[in-house]
Amino acid sequence: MKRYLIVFAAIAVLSACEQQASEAVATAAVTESAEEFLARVNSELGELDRVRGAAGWLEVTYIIEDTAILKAAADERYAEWHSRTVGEAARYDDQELSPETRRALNLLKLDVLLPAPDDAAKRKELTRLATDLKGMYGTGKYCRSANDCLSISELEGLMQQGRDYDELLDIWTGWRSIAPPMREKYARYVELANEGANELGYGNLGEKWRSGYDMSASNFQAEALRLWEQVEPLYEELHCHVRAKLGEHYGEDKVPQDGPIPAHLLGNMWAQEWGFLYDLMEPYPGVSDLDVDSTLKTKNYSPQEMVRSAENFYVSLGMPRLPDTFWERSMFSKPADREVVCHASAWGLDGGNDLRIKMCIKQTYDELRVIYHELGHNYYQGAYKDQPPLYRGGAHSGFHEAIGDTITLSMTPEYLAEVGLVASAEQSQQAIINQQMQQALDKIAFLPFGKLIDEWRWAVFSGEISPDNYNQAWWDMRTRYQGIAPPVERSEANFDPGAKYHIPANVSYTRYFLARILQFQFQRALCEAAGHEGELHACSVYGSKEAGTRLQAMLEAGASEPWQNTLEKLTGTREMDASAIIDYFAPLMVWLEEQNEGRSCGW
Ligand code: X8Z
Ligand code: ZN
Repeated sequence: MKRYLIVFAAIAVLSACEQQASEAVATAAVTESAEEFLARVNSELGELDRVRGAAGWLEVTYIIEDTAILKAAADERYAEWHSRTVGEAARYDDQELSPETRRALNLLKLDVLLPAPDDAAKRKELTRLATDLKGMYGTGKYCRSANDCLSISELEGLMQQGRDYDELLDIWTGWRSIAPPMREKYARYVELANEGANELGYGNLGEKWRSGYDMSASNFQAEALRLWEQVEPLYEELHCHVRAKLGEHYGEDKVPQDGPIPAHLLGNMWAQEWGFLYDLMEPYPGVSDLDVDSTLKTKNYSPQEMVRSAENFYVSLGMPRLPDTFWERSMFSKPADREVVCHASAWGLDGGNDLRIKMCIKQTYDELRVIYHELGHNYYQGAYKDQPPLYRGGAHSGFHEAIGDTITLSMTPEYLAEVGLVASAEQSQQAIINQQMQQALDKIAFLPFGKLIDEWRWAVFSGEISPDNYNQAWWDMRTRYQGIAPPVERSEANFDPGAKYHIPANVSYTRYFLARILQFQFQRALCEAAGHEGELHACSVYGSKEAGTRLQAMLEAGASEPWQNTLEKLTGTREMDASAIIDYFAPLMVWLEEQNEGRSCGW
């Protein structure tokens, strides 16, 4: 605490007399203590983030050449500042410093997802490549004919509802036509970003990403593998059952029962979450009403009303209402007059004082849960806004992704009935299995996908996968982890990784894998705080101020401590651990094992 006071006091001085301060910097630099240096860094970072945030918002909500230029310029300015400042920080490398100061210096080094080389021309080239790739994804369309062009939002809708093998195949291959033009740019971007990572002292960009978890990069890699091995048996049971049901629907000639599932049949463009297959998978047809989609449609919920309903959950925990500016400045729907990136995101602009979401909301339960997810980010950003800028982040990136998802675990049938999203909540064993199936199709199906995206990138960044092997290596991993296969032959003329948002947008992905596991750990702790007795899957913390207080304390800490401490305060353990997700799905696993008896599972 004492340390924060020092940092804050210094920031106040710098911002009160900014001009003298920046002139003084050059001469003071030599004598500046590590604490003084960090105070200056925090102050400069606050201002840089404000400009970069504004340019970033425009870049994706108003895709034209001008906004791309502005964003690339803001990124370049940041990259220049970052490499210079990290260079200055090197003078404290051999000094004896408090753990807090050492931690803040390390966070500074990590505070760039795409490190740029020192060379000005290369820095410019990289920031522009990054903007171009994001823009290519955002404006990507599949044109079935000259005047029938479909955006990813529309294509996703068709994938979710479609049940015709050939029509799905057309949409699946159609969307992937946006990606080959990204291939060359991506390969160059990898080269340049690796150069930037090298200059920061990391072997390559993947190693830098893996270094953001308060442990060594290699320990982190082992940790991610350990967690995957814990949950792998759950996935294999689900895969086996889903393949059998798809075989019944499409025929075993189309879905062979001894191999991977064709990737276009899983109700999702990337086969990452399979919840839209629920109608084919419902264990006890007609038992319990889980049809939130139809309520949203019959009650004709507007995007704002859907967001309000998610906000109400957070408010029920004792958290504040979202500020007026959130409602004024967010983008809730796809604008008719311009290109935007529809992929959902949450923004904590102006140091967390200006919260927004950006989404093209559709009237589905799936989208409602994405809104809960995004508001989890916003509540985190709002809670840590009083931390110094270097500490304004999740305890680790997986924490950030897990908050909103934790709240969705409380969307039990009872909760949905209470807020009028379903007519009634049935308590029978059959109803539980139905509800668990719906959850598992999203939460469990996602696990190998969440793991492999960065496994592919880690190998690309390390050079183990080279450009002439990009697509083959991608599908090898998809098959090995997920047990899915491309429905038509692919080659190196394709660049299928580019058709997934996070690759061109350069968002690391292991965060989502970790979040899928952590959210159940968080939920177990919050349910205990709420005084829940009984099985974990039946718990909703809706309305529990006790759970809210515990959650808020974790959110306010931001990145100020190693995540192990933060986790311990909430859950009593210092390790990420899959036992909670395994407990949660115990009833469904018993049911799946029964269903799979006599089937030969695996691929
Ligand atoms: O990208 C997201 C969020 C924004 S952070 C909508 N997610 C991943 C994805 O869509 O691939 C959430 C789940 C995984
Ligand atoms: Zn997210």
